Amino acid sequence: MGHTRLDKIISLQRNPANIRNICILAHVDHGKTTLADCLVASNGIISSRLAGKLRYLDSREDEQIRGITMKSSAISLHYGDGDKDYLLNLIDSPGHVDFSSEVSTAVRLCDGAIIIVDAVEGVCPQTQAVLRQAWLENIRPLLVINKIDKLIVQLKLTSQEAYNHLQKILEQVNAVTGSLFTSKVLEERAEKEQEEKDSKSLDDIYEWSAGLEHADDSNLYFSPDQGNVVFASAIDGWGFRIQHFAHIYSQRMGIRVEVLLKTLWGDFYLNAKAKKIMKGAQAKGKKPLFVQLVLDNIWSLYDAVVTKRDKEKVEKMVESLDLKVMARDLRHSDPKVLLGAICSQWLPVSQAVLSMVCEKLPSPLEMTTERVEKLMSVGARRFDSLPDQTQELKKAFLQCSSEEDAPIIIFVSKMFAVEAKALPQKKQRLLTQEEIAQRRELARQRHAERMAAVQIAESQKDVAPSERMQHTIQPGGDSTAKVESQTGGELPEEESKDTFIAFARVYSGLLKKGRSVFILGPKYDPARGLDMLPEGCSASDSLPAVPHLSCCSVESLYLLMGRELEELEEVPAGNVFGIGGLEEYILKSATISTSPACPPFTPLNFEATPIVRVAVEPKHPSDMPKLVLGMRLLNQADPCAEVLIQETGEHVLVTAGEVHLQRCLDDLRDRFARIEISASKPIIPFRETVVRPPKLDMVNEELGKQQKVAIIHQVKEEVCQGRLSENMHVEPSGLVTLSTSNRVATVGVRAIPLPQEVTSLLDGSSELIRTLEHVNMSLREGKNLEVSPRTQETIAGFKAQLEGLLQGRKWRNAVERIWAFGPRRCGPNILLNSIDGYQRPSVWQCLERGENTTEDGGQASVLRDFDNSIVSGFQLATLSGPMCEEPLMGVCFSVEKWVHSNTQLQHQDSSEDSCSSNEAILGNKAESTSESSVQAEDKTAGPSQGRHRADVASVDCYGPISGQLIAAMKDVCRHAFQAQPQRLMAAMYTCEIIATADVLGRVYGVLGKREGRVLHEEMKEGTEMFLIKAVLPVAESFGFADEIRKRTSGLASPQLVFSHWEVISSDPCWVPTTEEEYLHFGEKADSMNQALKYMNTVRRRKGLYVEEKIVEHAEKQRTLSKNK
Ligand SMILES: Nc1nc2c(ncn2[C@@H]2O[C@H](COP(=O)(O)OP(=O)(O)OP(=O)(O)O)[C@@H](O)[C@H]2O)c(=O)[nH]1
Ligand SMILES: [Mg+2]
Repeated sequence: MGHTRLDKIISLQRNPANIRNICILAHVDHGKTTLADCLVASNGIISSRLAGKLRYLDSREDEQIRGITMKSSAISLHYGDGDKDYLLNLIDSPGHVDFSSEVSTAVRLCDGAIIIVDAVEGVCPQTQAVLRQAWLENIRPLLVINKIDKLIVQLKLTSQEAYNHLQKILEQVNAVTGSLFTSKVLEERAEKEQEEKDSKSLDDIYEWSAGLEHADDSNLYFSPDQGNVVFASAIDGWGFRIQHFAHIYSQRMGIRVEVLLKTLWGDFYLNAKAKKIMKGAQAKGKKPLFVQLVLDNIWSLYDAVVTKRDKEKVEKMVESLDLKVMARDLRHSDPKVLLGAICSQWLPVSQAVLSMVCEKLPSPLEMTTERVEKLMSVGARRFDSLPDQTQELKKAFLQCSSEEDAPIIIFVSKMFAVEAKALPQKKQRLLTQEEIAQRRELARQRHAERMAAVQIAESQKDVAPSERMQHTIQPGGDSTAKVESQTGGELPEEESKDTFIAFARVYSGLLKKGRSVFILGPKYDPARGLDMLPEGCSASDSLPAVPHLSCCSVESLYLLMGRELEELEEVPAGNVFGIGGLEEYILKSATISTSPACPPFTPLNFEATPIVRVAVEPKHPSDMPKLVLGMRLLNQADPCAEVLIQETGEHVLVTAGEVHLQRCLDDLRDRFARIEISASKPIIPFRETVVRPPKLDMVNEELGKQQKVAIIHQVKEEVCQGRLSENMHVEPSGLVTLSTSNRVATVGVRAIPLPQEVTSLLDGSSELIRTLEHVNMSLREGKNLEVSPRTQETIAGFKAQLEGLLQGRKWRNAVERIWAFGPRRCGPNILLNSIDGYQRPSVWQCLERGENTTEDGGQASVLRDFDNSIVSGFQLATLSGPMCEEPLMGVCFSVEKWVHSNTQLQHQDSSEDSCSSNEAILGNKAESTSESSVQAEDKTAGPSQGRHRADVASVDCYGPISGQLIAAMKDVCRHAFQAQPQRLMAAMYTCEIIATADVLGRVYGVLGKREGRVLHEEMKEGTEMFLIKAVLPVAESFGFADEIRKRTSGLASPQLVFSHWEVISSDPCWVPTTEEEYLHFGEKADSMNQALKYMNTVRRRKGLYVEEKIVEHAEKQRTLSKNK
């Protein structure tokens, strides 16, 4: 890019009214990068001949090889429309589901989006997802219907059929928008709006979202007559809006433009006799105006150029359109070249798209109040509950001013890595004449010196070798050699290093190089910051430490130009740009401001859940530190990847899907760690659960009784083998009682399966439960946390929902009795208090303020002190279940019995006081409990439970009893779990596949083989495509996409998204008992038992005992070499 152009862009940056920040969104392969190429070519950055082939914004090698975009990348373009000059900051995003987090980071920084829809495939799952994302961020979408050439060349539709088809696509897209409009997301927004209106009753401004029935939604939809739809073929370089044709025909036919604009799309036809445009083309069997005046022209051009290759006709057409086509294009053997040459002049797609963008999308100055408030109010907080100073910043957002005194507000949506050598500072630039002359002079000198040295050496040939050595190392030569060795040795090291650049947008203020700013982490609280910092302070002062706030000075600013970066001195408000040198301060995203009153922006909406985990290790153990560093960098560079170190010491990488995983591993290997690594097979997560025991066996026996007997037998057996302590008692009804090893306390627990709806409700509300737990914790500590009424309302709603779902005799009053959620205090399992006469503060106590719980008698108060031990035991039990140490899900543990023998307590306390010898005995006993109790003891020893009371001061709730109680509780839960029929739960993907009818069978074949289940199948109207929706276990999904692609020769490609957990119906503990079953399933019965297979794989991976025969037919002698 020449310098003049950079100057131009810098000058355009200062005029926010003419800036448009846009992103291109679509389903995978609908042509985003191809369209971006056309737009880039209009700026002369790449040749227009290469547009569509180069995919300039796919700058990574793997993006080019795979043909899909993996990272969003930005480029600034100039567009001149008449006398107006516009600056477009364009972001191309990936369409593959695995990379949907990249879409979120792009959408946040934009004011508008170009949604592309493939004319053949129509609306696809990701199209819906991106439309939703655009809605959630309140940005305005525009539509491009792409690949229309395929309708002509591939599907061979007539222009009339194509028109009908395009109409259907438009309807589909509008249906999605419409459903979004009425969907929950918007209802919520409408509600909020209503609420605010109520509070400000004087406010009489009318807004659309105030009530759906009155809302004017005409602006919401895509319609060619509104000018927000472009019909295009990005690969052939053409695209148009009906406005273009309206202008042409109004001149040619003498009809007013307004009339044409209204009638060019729709059921209108031209009555040639009356010279009038009439309604009702369809009913009268006439050609709609759009077909006659627009599509027919395109169809005949394709017919002449591609199908018939009629040279004369083409020349005539070129002439009539007044175009100039080069002779070599006319003669070219590939008709596409000629087509491209004609179309890109006749209907340039860049012109159509860019003019639509500039006309229809808002500039940064037109940001709506609603959007600003949404960006500024984090989590449960309402905008008007923020400090006044913070609320004032709203003005700065709306003004978008670049004055010196305007506060700087910047949002960084992601960090991306670039190689240091790609930075403009490091780039080789063209040398000036003087520099060239200088270098020439230097080279001449060096040459002369070398010649002199050679001469000296020759003249002293007979001198001893050692002396000769000394001579050759001359001062001059020495220094040059040093310089060379330095540059030769160090540069590659430097160059190969990656630096991180923050992908950011300025919302207000003028950011200059060297400016000191505050970096606000996502958890920063402006109220607290304002309290702690002196008024009017700036980031360059020396300030007290405030949580989640740090200061730094901005080192370098960059203009993002796709593959290249240009250095900038300053960036005015309203622009998308890059900041260098922040890797120390920002992990993934952050807010930057000069005012400590600025709140952190609301977190990005990520659609994908990272689910695929692998353990990574270096090939050479000595490379471990490099791997650790590499993983850290990877974590920073990817918005969605997670890096964890597990309890086992494994380094685990969690990614959104297989393609994402591959990219992360490649990045780690080639870029961040630069070592050989090996990744384990994907670690597939499972959940353990219990189900209701079946009443009757298929055969005829009553199973319930049978099972109870079996359990009692099993327990007895275990006791005999010494695996179980005698303190355990199992009742046939499933109630398991266990005493602590010192027999002081006894707990009785029953495991009950939760209804499935409750499980999914709990699973979906973990964030809310965490908030609830947080509030309860501070209440227990005696602090009163201010909860916003909104949060309180949601908690009450959650409780009501639970009450609605937990109906029936078994669950009477259950919601009130909930003791805790687990694991990690927010999971999908419940601990229930079913103990007679034990009252404890309910988990809902934040809802019932001021109500004091009544004091109980002596026993209860003792119990209360150990309340936390029970909860800790429950947390441990739910964190890893007995089947394969995976977390539990959907299990309710009802504590029905809990007694402390007070006498023993007293006795023990007094003995503890009097002599230390007893302690040793206690200690021994404590040792015999499992090691987990030690861990748990640490947890419980927090100040939260330090409620000291005089009457029970002697009870040491930190002492060994509490540890033993935790261990006992954990054990009793595990046994209660085992007393019920156990099942594994598998993670499921939903999978949407688009396939043509001829490969449908193969798709079904692959799905069936992998335990997939087809939910529904529908034919896309107007095409031969089928849309299949299926669910597939994550465990069976590896290689699925590849297999489908191979089996269907690339005609179908699935999109996998994590959806839910599902119980695997087969019982992993089932063994054949009858003769018939033996015969049918074999002795081990593992051929059929998928659940057992999964369970054993997990157990083997975790190094747990796996019950299986290692040697079969041991009595047979085998000779390995003969392989018999
Ligand atoms: N026939 C035809 N093919 C097109 C058109 N536009 C794009 N393609 C082809 O569609 C394929 C995908 O194009 P891309 O631009 O890479 O699609 P994308 O939307 O960027 O894909 P992702 O970034 O992976 O989501 C390429 O093979 C293009 O050549 C078009 O207008 N007509
Ligand atoms: Mg792309």
